[in-house]
Amino acid sequence: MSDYLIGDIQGCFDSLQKLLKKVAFSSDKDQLFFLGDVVNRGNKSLETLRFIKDLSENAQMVLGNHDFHLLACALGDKTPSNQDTFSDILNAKDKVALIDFLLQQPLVIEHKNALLLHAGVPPNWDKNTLLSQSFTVEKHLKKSDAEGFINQMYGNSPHTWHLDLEEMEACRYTINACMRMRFCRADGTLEFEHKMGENTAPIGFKAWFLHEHRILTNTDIFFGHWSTLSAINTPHIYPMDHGCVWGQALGAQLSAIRFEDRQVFSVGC
Ligand SMILES: [Mn+2]
Repeated sequence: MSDYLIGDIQGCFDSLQKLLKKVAFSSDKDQLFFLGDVVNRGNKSLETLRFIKDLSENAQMVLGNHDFHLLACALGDKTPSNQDTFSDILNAKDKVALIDFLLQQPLVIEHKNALLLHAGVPPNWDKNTLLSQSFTVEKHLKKSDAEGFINQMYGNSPHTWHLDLEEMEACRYTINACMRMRFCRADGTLEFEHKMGENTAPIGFKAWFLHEHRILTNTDIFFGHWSTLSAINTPHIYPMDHGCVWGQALGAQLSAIRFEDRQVFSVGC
Protein backbone atom coordinates (compact mmCIF):
# COMPACT_ATOMS: atom_id res chain seq x y z
CA MET A 1 0.00 0.00 0.00
CA SER A 2 1.84 3.09 -1.21
CA ASP A 3 1.03 6.64 -2.20
CA TYR A 4 2.93 8.00 -5.19
CA LEU A 5 3.03 11.72 -5.98
CA ILE A 6 3.76 12.36 -9.64
CA GLY A 7 5.07 15.54 -11.29
CA ASP A 8 4.00 17.24 -14.51
CA ILE A 9 3.07 14.67 -17.16
CA GLN A 10 2.07 17.21 -19.84
CA GLY A 11 0.54 14.60 -22.08
CA CYS A 12 3.57 12.28 -21.97
CA PHE A 13 1.39 9.21 -21.57
CA ASP A 14 4.07 6.70 -22.56
CA SER A 15 6.46 8.05 -19.91
CA LEU A 16 3.69 7.80 -17.33
CA GLN A 17 3.12 4.15 -18.20
CA LYS A 18 6.85 3.49 -17.98
CA LEU A 19 6.95 5.14 -14.56
CA LEU A 20 3.96 3.18 -13.24
CA LYS A 21 5.62 -0.02 -14.41
CA LYS A 22 8.83 0.98 -12.63
CA VAL A 23 7.04 1.45 -9.30
CA ALA A 24 4.92 -1.66 -9.96
CA PHE A 25 1.76 0.37 -9.47
CA SER A 26 -1.14 -1.76 -8.37
CA SER A 27 -4.61 -0.27 -8.54
CA ASP A 28 -5.65 -2.67 -5.79
CA LYS A 29 -3.17 -1.28 -3.29
CA ASP A 30 -1.67 2.01 -4.37
CA GLN A 31 -2.88 5.59 -4.64
CA LEU A 32 -1.63 8.11 -7.19
CA PHE A 33 -1.55 11.87 -6.72
CA PHE A 34 -0.90 14.03 -9.78
CA LEU A 35 0.58 17.47 -9.15
CA GLY A 36 -1.07 19.20 -12.11
CA ASP A 37 -0.28 19.95 -15.75
CA VAL A 38 -1.35 16.48 -16.74
CA VAL A 39 -2.10 17.75 -20.27
CA ASN A 40 -0.58 19.93 -23.02
CA ARG A 41 2.80 20.27 -24.75
CA GLY A 42 3.19 16.49 -25.02
CA ASN A 43 1.63 14.28 -27.68
CA LYS A 44 -0.94 12.23 -25.75
CA SER A 45 -3.05 14.59 -23.67
CA LEU A 46 -6.26 12.71 -24.41
CA GLU A 47 -4.91 9.31 -23.38
CA THR A 48 -3.42 10.83 -20.22
CA LEU A 49 -6.59 12.55 -19.08
CA ARG A 50 -8.77 9.52 -19.86
CA PHE A 51 -6.36 7.32 -17.93
CA ILE A 52 -6.41 9.55 -14.84
CA LYS A 53 -10.19 9.88 -14.96
CA ASP A 54 -10.60 6.11 -15.28
CA LEU A 55 -8.34 5.50 -12.27
CA SER A 56 -11.31 6.80 -10.30
CA GLU A 57 -10.78 6.09 -6.58
CA ASN A 58 -7.11 5.23 -7.15
CA ALA A 59 -6.07 8.74 -8.13
CA GLN A 60 -6.38 12.36 -7.18
CA MET A 61 -5.01 15.40 -8.95
CA VAL A 62 -4.65 19.13 -8.52
CA LEU A 63 -5.16 21.59 -11.35
CA GLY A 64 -2.14 23.13 -13.06
CA ASN A 65 -2.02 26.14 -15.33
CA HIS A 66 -2.11 23.96 -18.46
CA ASP A 67 -5.14 22.05 -17.16
CA PHE A 68 -6.81 25.39 -16.42
CA HIS A 69 -5.92 26.67 -19.89
CA LEU A 70 -7.61 23.61 -21.37
CA LEU A 71 -10.74 24.47 -19.35
CA ALA A 72 -10.62 28.04 -20.65
CA CYS A 73 -10.34 26.81 -24.25
CA ALA A 74 -13.07 24.19 -23.82
CA LEU A 75 -15.57 26.36 -21.94
CA GLY A 76 -14.41 29.94 -21.91
CA ASP A 77 -13.44 32.50 -24.51
CA LYS A 78 -9.83 31.38 -25.00
CA THR A 79 -8.60 29.77 -28.21
CA PRO A 80 -5.67 27.34 -28.25
CA SER A 81 -2.30 28.74 -29.33
CA ASN A 82 0.07 27.09 -31.82
CA GLN A 83 1.94 25.49 -28.93
CA ASP A 84 -1.13 23.87 -27.39
CA THR A 85 -1.47 20.17 -28.10
CA PHE A 86 -4.81 19.31 -26.51
CA SER A 87 -6.99 19.53 -29.63
CA ASP A 88 -7.40 15.74 -29.26
CA ILE A 89 -9.37 16.43 -26.08
CA LEU A 90 -11.38 19.29 -27.58
CA ASN A 91 -12.41 17.01 -30.47
CA ALA A 92 -12.98 13.85 -28.43
CA LYS A 93 -16.39 12.21 -28.22
CA ASP A 94 -16.03 12.15 -24.42
CA LYS A 95 -14.90 15.80 -24.26
CA VAL A 96 -17.81 16.84 -22.02
CA ALA A 97 -17.11 14.10 -19.50
CA LEU A 98 -13.39 14.88 -19.47
CA ILE A 99 -13.94 18.61 -18.99
CA ASP A 100 -16.53 17.96 -16.27
CA PHE A 101 -13.98 15.74 -14.56
CA LEU A 102 -11.38 18.55 -14.60
CA LEU A 103 -13.91 21.03 -13.20
CA GLN A 104 -14.28 18.80 -10.12
CA GLN A 105 -10.56 18.81 -9.34
CA PRO A 106 -9.09 20.87 -6.50
CA LEU A 107 -6.25 23.39 -6.48
CA VAL A 108 -4.84 21.96 -3.26
CA ILE A 109 -4.89 18.54 -1.61
CA GLU A 110 -4.09 18.15 2.06
CA HIS A 111 -2.70 14.65 2.51
CA LYS A 112 -1.65 13.53 5.99
CA ASN A 113 -0.49 17.03 6.97
CA ALA A 114 1.37 17.56 3.69
CA LEU A 115 0.16 19.97 1.03
CA LEU A 116 0.03 19.10 -2.66
CA LEU A 117 -0.44 21.79 -5.29
CA HIS A 118 0.87 22.74 -8.70
CA ALA A 119 2.98 25.89 -8.24
CA GLY A 120 3.32 27.18 -4.69
CA VAL A 121 2.04 28.86 -1.55
CA PRO A 122 2.58 32.60 -1.00
CA PRO A 123 5.09 33.06 1.86
CA ASN A 124 2.64 35.13 3.90
CA TRP A 125 -0.20 32.57 3.72
CA ASP A 126 -0.98 30.13 6.49
CA LYS A 127 -2.71 26.81 5.86
CA ASN A 128 -6.18 28.18 6.60
CA THR A 129 -5.79 31.00 4.11
CA LEU A 130 -4.55 28.59 1.45
CA LEU A 131 -7.35 26.09 2.03
CA SER A 132 -10.13 28.65 2.27
CA GLN A 133 -9.01 30.59 -0.81
CA SER A 134 -8.57 27.45 -2.91
CA PHE A 135 -11.95 26.18 -1.70
CA THR A 136 -13.61 29.37 -2.97
CA VAL A 137 -12.10 28.83 -6.44
CA GLU A 138 -13.13 25.15 -6.42
CA LYS A 139 -16.69 26.11 -5.46
CA HIS A 140 -16.95 28.44 -8.49
CA LEU A 141 -15.54 25.80 -10.86
CA LYS A 142 -18.23 23.35 -9.75
CA LYS A 143 -21.09 25.79 -10.39
CA SER A 144 -23.18 25.73 -13.56
CA ASP A 145 -21.66 29.07 -14.64
CA ALA A 146 -18.06 27.83 -14.55
CA GLU A 147 -17.36 29.36 -17.98
CA GLY A 148 -18.35 32.84 -16.78
CA PHE A 149 -16.04 32.42 -13.81
CA ILE A 150 -13.13 31.10 -15.89
CA ASN A 151 -13.41 34.03 -18.28
CA GLN A 152 -12.81 36.39 -15.37
CA MET A 153 -9.79 34.46 -14.12
CA TYR A 154 -7.27 35.31 -16.83
CA GLY A 155 -4.78 38.10 -16.16
CA ASN A 156 -1.85 38.89 -13.88
CA SER A 157 -3.55 41.30 -11.49
CA PRO A 158 -3.89 41.71 -8.61
CA HIS A 159 -0.19 40.99 -8.16
CA THR A 160 -0.45 41.26 -4.38
CA TRP A 161 -2.74 39.67 -1.84
CA HIS A 162 -4.91 41.79 0.47
CA LEU A 163 -7.60 40.66 2.88
CA ASP A 164 -9.99 43.22 1.41
CA LEU A 165 -9.77 42.01 -2.20
CA GLU A 166 -13.13 41.59 -3.87
CA GLU A 167 -13.97 37.87 -4.38
CA MET A 168 -13.19 37.60 -8.11
CA GLU A 169 -9.88 39.43 -7.58
CA ALA A 170 -9.02 37.13 -4.68
CA CYS A 171 -9.80 34.10 -6.86
CA ARG A 172 -7.56 35.39 -9.65
CA TYR A 173 -4.69 35.90 -7.22
CA THR A 174 -5.26 32.44 -5.75
CA ILE A 175 -5.21 30.77 -9.17
CA ASN A 176 -2.07 32.67 -10.16
CA ALA A 177 -0.30 31.75 -6.89
CA CYS A 178 -1.35 28.10 -6.75
CA MET A 179 -0.95 27.37 -10.47
CA ARG A 180 1.63 29.81 -11.91
CA MET A 181 3.90 31.29 -9.22
CA ARG A 182 7.67 30.83 -9.23
CA PHE A 183 9.15 34.05 -7.87
CA CYS A 184 7.44 36.43 -5.48
CA ARG A 185 8.17 39.08 -2.88
CA ALA A 186 7.92 38.37 0.85
CA ASP A 187 4.45 39.92 0.82
CA GLY A 188 3.30 37.49 -1.90
CA THR A 189 3.61 39.94 -4.81
CA LEU A 190 3.76 37.76 -7.93
CA GLU A 191 6.03 37.98 -10.96
CA PHE A 192 5.49 36.05 -14.19
CA GLU A 193 8.37 36.99 -16.51
CA HIS A 194 11.14 34.83 -15.04
CA LYS A 195 11.01 31.08 -15.60
CA MET A 196 14.55 29.86 -15.09
CA GLY A 197 16.11 28.46 -11.91
CA GLU A 198 15.87 29.76 -8.36
CA ASN A 199 19.12 31.70 -8.78
CA THR A 200 17.69 33.92 -11.51
CA ALA A 201 15.26 35.89 -9.35
CA PRO A 202 14.66 39.49 -10.38
CA ILE A 203 15.70 42.11 -7.80
CA GLY A 204 13.45 42.10 -4.75
CA PHE A 205 12.06 38.65 -5.55
CA LYS A 206 12.91 35.11 -4.43
CA ALA A 207 11.62 31.65 -5.20
CA TRP A 208 8.39 31.47 -3.15
CA PHE A 209 9.84 28.78 -0.83
CA LEU A 210 13.08 30.66 -0.06
CA HIS A 211 11.57 33.57 1.86
CA GLU A 212 12.95 33.64 5.41
CA HIS A 213 9.72 34.45 7.18
CA ARG A 214 7.52 32.10 5.18
CA ILE A 215 4.71 30.90 7.43
CA LEU A 216 4.47 27.25 6.32
CA THR A 217 8.17 26.36 6.75
CA ASN A 218 7.33 23.27 8.82
CA THR A 219 4.81 21.79 6.38
CA ASP A 220 5.82 19.37 3.65
CA ILE A 221 4.84 20.86 0.29
CA PHE A 222 4.90 18.80 -2.91
CA PHE A 223 4.58 20.73 -6.17
CA GLY A 224 5.30 20.71 -9.88
CA HIS A 225 5.43 23.52 -12.44
CA TRP A 226 9.08 24.54 -12.09
CA SER A 227 11.27 22.24 -14.17
CA THR A 228 14.28 24.56 -14.20
CA LEU A 229 14.92 24.32 -10.46
CA SER A 230 18.23 22.75 -9.46
CA ALA A 231 18.57 20.29 -6.58
CA ILE A 232 16.76 21.97 -3.71
CA ASN A 233 17.86 21.55 -0.10
CA THR A 234 15.07 23.51 1.52
CA PRO A 235 13.53 21.35 4.26
CA HIS A 236 9.97 20.20 3.59
CA ILE A 237 10.08 21.39 -0.04
CA TYR A 238 9.62 18.76 -2.76
CA PRO A 239 9.77 20.02 -6.38
CA MET A 240 8.51 17.22 -8.62
CA ASP A 241 8.43 18.68 -12.16
CA HIS A 242 11.54 17.11 -13.63
CA GLY A 243 10.86 18.44 -17.09
CA CYS A 244 9.47 15.33 -18.74
CA VAL A 245 8.02 17.14 -21.72
CA TRP A 246 11.36 18.72 -22.67
CA GLY A 247 12.76 15.39 -23.79
CA GLN A 248 15.68 13.08 -23.30
CA ALA A 249 18.30 15.42 -24.73
CA LEU A 250 17.89 17.72 -21.74
CA GLY A 251 18.05 14.88 -19.21
CA ALA A 252 14.35 15.25 -18.67
CA GLN A 253 12.56 12.82 -16.41
CA LEU A 254 9.12 12.01 -15.16
CA SER A 255 9.27 11.32 -11.45
CA ALA A 256 7.16 9.92 -8.66
CA ILE A 257 7.93 10.24 -4.97
CA ARG A 258 6.72 7.55 -2.61
CA PHE A 259 5.06 9.34 0.26
CA GLU A 260 5.97 6.88 3.02
CA ASP A 261 9.75 7.00 2.65
CA ARG A 262 10.24 9.89 0.22
CA GLN A 263 12.02 7.63 -2.27
CA VAL A 264 12.03 9.13 -5.77
CA PHE A 265 11.52 7.00 -8.88
CA SER A 266 12.26 8.45 -12.30
CA VAL A 267 12.13 7.44 -15.94
CA GLY A 268 13.75 9.16 -18.90
CA CYS A 269 11.38 10.80 -21.33
MN1 LIG B 1 2.68 24.51 -14.84
